[in-house]
Amino acid sequence: MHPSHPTRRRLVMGGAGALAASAMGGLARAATVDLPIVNGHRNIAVYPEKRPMIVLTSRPPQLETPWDVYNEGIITPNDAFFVRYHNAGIPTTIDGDKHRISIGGNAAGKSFSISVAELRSQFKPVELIAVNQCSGNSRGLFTPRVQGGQLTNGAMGNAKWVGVPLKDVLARAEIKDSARFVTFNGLDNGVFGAADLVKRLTIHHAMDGEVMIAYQMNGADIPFLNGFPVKLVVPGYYGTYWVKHLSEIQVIDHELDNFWTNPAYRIPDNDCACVEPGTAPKATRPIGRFDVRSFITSVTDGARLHVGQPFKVRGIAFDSGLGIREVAWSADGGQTWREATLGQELGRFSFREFTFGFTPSAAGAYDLRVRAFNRAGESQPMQALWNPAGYMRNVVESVKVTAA
Ligand SMILES: Nc1nc2c(c(=O)[nH]1)N[C@H]1C(S)=C(S)[C@@H](COP(=O)(O)O)O[C@H]1N2
Ligand SMILES: [Mo]
Repeated sequence: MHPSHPTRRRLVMGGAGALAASAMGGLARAATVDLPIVNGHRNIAVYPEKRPMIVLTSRPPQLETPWDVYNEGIITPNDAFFVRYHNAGIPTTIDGDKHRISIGGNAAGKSFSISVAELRSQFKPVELIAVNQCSGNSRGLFTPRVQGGQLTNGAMGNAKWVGVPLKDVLARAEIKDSARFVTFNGLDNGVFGAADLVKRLTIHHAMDGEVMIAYQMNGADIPFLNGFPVKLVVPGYYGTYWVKHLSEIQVIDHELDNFWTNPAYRIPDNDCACVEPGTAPKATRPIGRFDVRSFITSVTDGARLHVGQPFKVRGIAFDSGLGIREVAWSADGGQTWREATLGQELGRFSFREFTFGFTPSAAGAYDLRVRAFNRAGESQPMQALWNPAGYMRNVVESVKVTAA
């Protein structure tokens, strides 16, 4: 069953470098939004296949998901899923039927290429619900400030991916014993000398059966800006590895040495992946799996509640795939904790819903906090840890409300 087929997709670059849609009515600036914590305001704009999104940069497009989307449901809709590119040389036309992925490298016994149609017809599809989150999600909330895109919490999303296990495709490459890494490249390119984004996984990781070449997202073709027609899905790992418009895979016998693996996307090489604020790490390692996060989604800072009236609070939690075991909540800034009710588990890589009922007993301020624990007992710190690149932020989030 192939419910959808790739088609020719085109993005048209408008004047002044703005990205406009040919078929979708063009770039529409809907409004602006104030994000005071992260320095000023952001434009809200409509891009191809997207509803109004928060614009971090327009070329290349970097779009944040508006916060209220996370309260719509556990799955992030395709038209609201965040977008992140590094280089301005993004593809503008892709023929989904003709697109091919080439596979080779000095540790592959065989070189070949495969079309999306062949991926669909020659392999057994797998399906997985998994969160994609940018390493720099929430970067704009660090103190002291760090350089890089000043994101709030909207660079994450949860989708149902359909594709084929990478391992099944690599099985045709007759991998040699010398293989150590597998590299992934997409159709976008650096301009003015900027390095092409190529990422790598260890051969062990690439062959784990979980890493997937996806051709479908939430029951539809992957939106152009999210990697049409095929993207790598690396469950539990930061978005940097989820290469979009995947076009080239190389099995190699040595570590990849490029800007996007070193110095970019590295974290302090210690247990907390953190350093004293303002200092540089002594040693670094490539970023890897998600840490634990949880967010209240149904209420935001400044909300007014009624004394004595029960109030239902809802949110989402996730980790790198061990799965969420418990979410605790507090209404007094973390002095006392109670257990929230977990929603249905849609898979260990998925957002997990939690809910709890809260009745303010007296007028005044309440500091609602949520803290998730995964099946290894890992959780968030009360105070955010710091690293110079602003990666992997996780903290016991706080929402300040008043009851009257
Ligand atoms: N081809 C390509 N793939 C890419 C990137 C990119 O710049 N080019 N950025 C990566 C990063 S850092 C992130 S966070 C995710 C974002 O995926 P999305 O745009 O589908 O949300 O794409 C990854 N894959
Ligand atoms: Mo990212």
